[in-house]
Amino acid sequence: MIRGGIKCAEGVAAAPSISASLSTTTKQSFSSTLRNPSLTSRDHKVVVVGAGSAGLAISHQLLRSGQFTQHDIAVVDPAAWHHYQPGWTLVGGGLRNREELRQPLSGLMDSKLKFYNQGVATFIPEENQVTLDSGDRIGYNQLVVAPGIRIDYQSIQGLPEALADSDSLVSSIYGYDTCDKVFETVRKLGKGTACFTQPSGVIKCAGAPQKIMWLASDYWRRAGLYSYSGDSPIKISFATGLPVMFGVPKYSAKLDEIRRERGIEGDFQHDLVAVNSNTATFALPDGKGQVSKHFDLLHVVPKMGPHAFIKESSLANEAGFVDVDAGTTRHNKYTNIWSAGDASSLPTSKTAAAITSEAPVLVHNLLCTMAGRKFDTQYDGYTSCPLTTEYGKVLLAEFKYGAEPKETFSWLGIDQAKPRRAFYHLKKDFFPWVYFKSMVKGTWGGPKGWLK
Ligand code: UQ1
Repeated sequence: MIRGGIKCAEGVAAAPSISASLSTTTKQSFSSTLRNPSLTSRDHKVVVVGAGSAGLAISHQLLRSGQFTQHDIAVVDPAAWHHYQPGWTLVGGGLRNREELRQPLSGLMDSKLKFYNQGVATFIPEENQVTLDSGDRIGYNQLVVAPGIRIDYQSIQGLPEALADSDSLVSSIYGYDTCDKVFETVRKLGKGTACFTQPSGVIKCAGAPQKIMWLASDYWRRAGLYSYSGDSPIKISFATGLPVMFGVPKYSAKLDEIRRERGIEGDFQHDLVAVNSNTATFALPDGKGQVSKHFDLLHVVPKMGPHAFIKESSLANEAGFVDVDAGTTRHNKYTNIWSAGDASSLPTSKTAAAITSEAPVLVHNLLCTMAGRKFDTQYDGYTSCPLTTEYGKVLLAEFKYGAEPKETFSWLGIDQAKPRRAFYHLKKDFFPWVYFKSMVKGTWGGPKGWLK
């Protein structure tokens, strides 16, 4: 359990004190309102950009500290719905309905939070302000930036058209609109080649591209359409832009062993660039050109990257992510700006599990900063990937910075690289439940259990 309340080391904070900073903000907002009277300007102690897993967990953890009153904290997000995205793999495997994995965003928000249901246009960190899509400006003392990343469907030529075509067997678990097409395509395929892709570059949940492959292959095996000997109507290939099955050697070795046992072809360093009818074209590394392959079913994972309003702001690092310290989650240049989740530069695998560990660190350090005290809490890079390796079994990869395993159940003498039924129930039943019941409300600390 994580202890409640905040305890900060005594000392002088690097960030400006609340009163000093707020009065500056107020003066600046007032003068900008005078310059342009159509602008409404409001100030908040904390503005949280994004109401996804990170934004909601952080906003509610801040609120639960007891240090904020009505509308001290504002949350900015243009979305109407909040999705439990880790569940989309289950939808692709026919285990869940996509409708039960989403809730109206406004209903998930505590009434003490001020909700701006719109996007952010620009950041003005020098003035402690954010411009909204409406043109309004809001001021902050502390800013949390957690809008996630965008899926770039255009990154693969022909993909948007192929996904939209209901007759094509091309789909993706990475979007609400396409995740239930995945199971339809799996059911429709009676024979031929099924290809599952993973791009090079940063994506969310780096294990998901193969999770859906393991489920589909198990579906076909049970239907008598696929056998591990390779002598069956369906053949399967995993075409990944990466040189290995997974970024952590311990789990990568196990997953490659499973791949070989199951007769799945591994096309490593194959980065999908185009889809044209039943042909997929891949870029090869080191100027080796391109290769085209025939497929009958294609599961695609598009490239992903930062939103333009982050990438083009002074908050971003060269890669376009919010440039924060890997331990403290605080911005490397602006001492009252913080980031967690997919939009952040935190050099770990982008998952909801990672947010269970990032959020308490960010919240603790932010509250200490507001109180004018030093902080000492560091995020260790914890992240997790519960990998469905078949119906009924999950390999629970958990690791931290340095691709080093950090397994929650090691004290039971369990090796989590071995797929298990208990982990399957964590993934399929417990995590979706605890997510909406506790995580978005700020009371779930992941491997540490419920937060006080
Ligand atoms: C977790 O807390 C969580 O959040 C609900 C997940 O959902 C996406 C996870 O996948 C994982 C692994 C955790 C970590 C928690 C435990 C108990 C291992």
